Amino acid sequence: MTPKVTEGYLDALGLKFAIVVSRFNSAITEQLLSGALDALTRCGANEADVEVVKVPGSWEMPLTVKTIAGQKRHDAVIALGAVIRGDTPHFDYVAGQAASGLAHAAFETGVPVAFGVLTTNTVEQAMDR
Ligand code: INI
Repeated sequence: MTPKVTEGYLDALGLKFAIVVSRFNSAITEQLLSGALDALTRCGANEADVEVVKVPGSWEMPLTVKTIAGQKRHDAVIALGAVIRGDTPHFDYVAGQAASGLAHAAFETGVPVAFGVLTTNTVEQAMDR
């Protein structure tokens, strides 16, 4: 049997992207941003079609991403952040809300949202990722 297969392909030529990146843990998120820009370049995206928006932390991402996605100016939004577990429950609130908020932003707007928010126990784990 040879069923019809539907899958994407790595061609970003002509597509528009917004990258929403957190300033919190910027030593990590700036590397994530470099990696995302490099990946988009390798996939053929044009510099003029990529917009970078910086937010204070991952907590602020869902509203910003939903607002940008709702403008329907981009084919996809890429959310980049790093939430690192500390000694308080803060991690769980920030990581949980970032994950569910970004999923909701995609569902509500119909615009794909890439989840590039690391959630790790240590800085070392985040660096490894
Ligand atoms: N924001 C992050 O992106 N990562 C974290 O690890 C983090 N921690 O651990 O506190 C974090 N907190 C800030 C938060 O996202 C908001 O910016 C802040 O609470 C102000 O609203």
